[in-house]
Amino acid sequence: MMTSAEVTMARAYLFKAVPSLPANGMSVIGTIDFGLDGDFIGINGTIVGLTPGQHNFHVHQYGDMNHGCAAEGPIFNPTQINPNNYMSLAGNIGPVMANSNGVAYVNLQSSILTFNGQNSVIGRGLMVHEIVSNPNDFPGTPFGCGVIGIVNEK
Ligand SMILES: [Cu+2]
Repeated sequence: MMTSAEVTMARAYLFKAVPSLPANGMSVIGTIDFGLDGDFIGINGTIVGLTPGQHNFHVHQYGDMNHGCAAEGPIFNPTQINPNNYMSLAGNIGPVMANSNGVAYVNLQSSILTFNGQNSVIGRGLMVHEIVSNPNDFPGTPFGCGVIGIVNEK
């Protein structure tokens, strides 16, 4: 029989997108923590090496970082409600803003994403995109990605 523990924190290390895996010398460009924050999931961390400006930032459907992060598939949209309404997708948690040094301090919340059930982020992909001129536009080329994993439970 399986017992289910309650996840209290998850984390994704973001790596710069590479054409194919395995790859030597992958560089970590960020660490993002997902934690319980009242009725929300808090999303906090830092991403470096970005072009200054606004970058789309998403939870993606799959935790597969291959093929320049494209294997992570579409933006996570567990309810499949309004699949063409980019702004309404559960996985659309950004954008994030990189300062003049290319550093983005991430401090976001989601009322939709969870650690359990249909909307759980565990095992999903996390992706930051190349700079976007208009965050309502197509998400853009992946800059880096990671996989969201459990780091604490009770
Ligand atoms: Cu994305």
